[in-house]
Amino acid sequence: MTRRVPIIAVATAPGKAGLGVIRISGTNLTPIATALFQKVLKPREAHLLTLRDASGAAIDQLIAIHFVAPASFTGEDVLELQCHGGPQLLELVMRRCLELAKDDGLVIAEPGEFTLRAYLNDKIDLAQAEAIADLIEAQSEAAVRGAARSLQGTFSNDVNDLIEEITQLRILVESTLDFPEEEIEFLENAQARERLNRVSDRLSALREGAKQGKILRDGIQVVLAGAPNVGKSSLLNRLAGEEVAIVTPIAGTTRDRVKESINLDGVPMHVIDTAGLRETDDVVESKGIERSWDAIRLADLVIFLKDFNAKDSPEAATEETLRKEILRALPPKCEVLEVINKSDLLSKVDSPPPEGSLLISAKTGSGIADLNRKILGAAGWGGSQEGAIISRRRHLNCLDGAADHIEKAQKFAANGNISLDLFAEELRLAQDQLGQITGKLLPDDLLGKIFSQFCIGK
Ligand SMILES: Nc1nc2c(ncn2[C@@H]2O[C@H](COP(=O)(O)OP(=O)(O)OP(=O)(O)O)[C@@H](O)[C@H]2O)c(=O)[nH]1
Ligand SMILES: [Mg+2]
Repeated sequence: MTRRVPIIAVATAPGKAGLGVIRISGTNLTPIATALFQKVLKPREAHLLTLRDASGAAIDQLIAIHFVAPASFTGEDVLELQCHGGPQLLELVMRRCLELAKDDGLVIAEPGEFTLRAYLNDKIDLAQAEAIADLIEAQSEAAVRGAARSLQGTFSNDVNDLIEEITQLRILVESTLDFPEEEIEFLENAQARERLNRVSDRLSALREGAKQGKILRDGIQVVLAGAPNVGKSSLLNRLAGEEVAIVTPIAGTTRDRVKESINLDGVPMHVIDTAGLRETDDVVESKGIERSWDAIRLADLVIFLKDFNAKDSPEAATEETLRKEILRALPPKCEVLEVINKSDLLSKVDSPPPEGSLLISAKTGSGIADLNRKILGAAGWGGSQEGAIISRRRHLNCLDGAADHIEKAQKFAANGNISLDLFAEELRLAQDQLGQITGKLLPDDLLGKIFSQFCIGK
């Protein structure tokens, strides 16, 4: 993970474009710049140069900029080559650079290696490094803004402030540990409990923000489930705004999962239409139904769709059984929204649907705006993108872990149950968890795992 050889990679996306950027990073790139262009480049200035092949023929005319360490993205010397953006051309430029700088040890970069070097050289912390990947992958404007805020250090600063508060408290506690008889007095005088409660409140706020941030980054898996013919595929088409799934009056039309990603108020929704759930002897359909159950088991939110027509039919019993089965299959914390479809067929003579039920028509679009709001609410979206940051499951796990230890610390500081050394130990463990977010206290293998998920050139 920490090799020191100079590295090279194309930084821009594959494909044709006006420009294509190649980056080289290494401890001292003056010899490589000289090998490529036969001159020393004045730092941080744009130089219009020609790169030539072994026979002296021009490969490309390009702009080269030499950023001298530590004032660069990676904190090392960086040579940025702004070439013309043809895939074949960039390949040739790369090959020529590797050839000319062979004696300097130039090699192709590993995925994420530029960002890893920036992290190892303290240009950014781990949460900021992750924000770079998230910024590049962001699927909505809100996700871009959230990732940009994290990259600016908003999230890291909040985490660091919290670590600082815990550190102050630890210093106080640990200096008192040798005087057990003063434990109670210490807690009173230092207002330790009050300070701990403040830490706990700030941690809760941070967790809430991170939960929202994870929704912005990863989106929500919404599974449309229900009996055949209730209109699941019609609803998917309505939500997607196009005909992505086949709709027919024949029960058992959908055989396989159909997935469509849509954007609801800036939140990515991955909506999965499934095969209608019923007993069947049809081999293909029953395989499809197995897949429906698999989707339900992995959902963040299940929309249990019903046909209002069916409510008085003998099949209503099946609906109740189906509801129970769905509830049993759900992953923990997954919500179910029960929705009644085909409201356009509801006439005055029909008995009205139960109070508070969510009534829609996939055909006319009636009730869909309300459904969208309910989907966002049920999935835990707080509705505000103001000040949102982007975050990952890794961050949430660390925050949850820290919250656990703070809660235990509160117990050890409670009246009649005071144990300063256990209190101090829980503070230390909470601090460790928070430190993992910014990478201050991260096992090496985890670091490798995080950066290997980046693309080459990042
Ligand atoms: N009147 C009316 N008909 C609807 C509505 N939604 C769906 N339908 C009709 O109901 C029938 C079944 O719709 P689908 O969307 O294929 O139902 P499905 O739940 O996907 O069915 P399977 O794939 O078989 O499980 C079709 O004839 C649709 O046109 C609605 O809101 N109003
Ligand atoms: Mg269908």
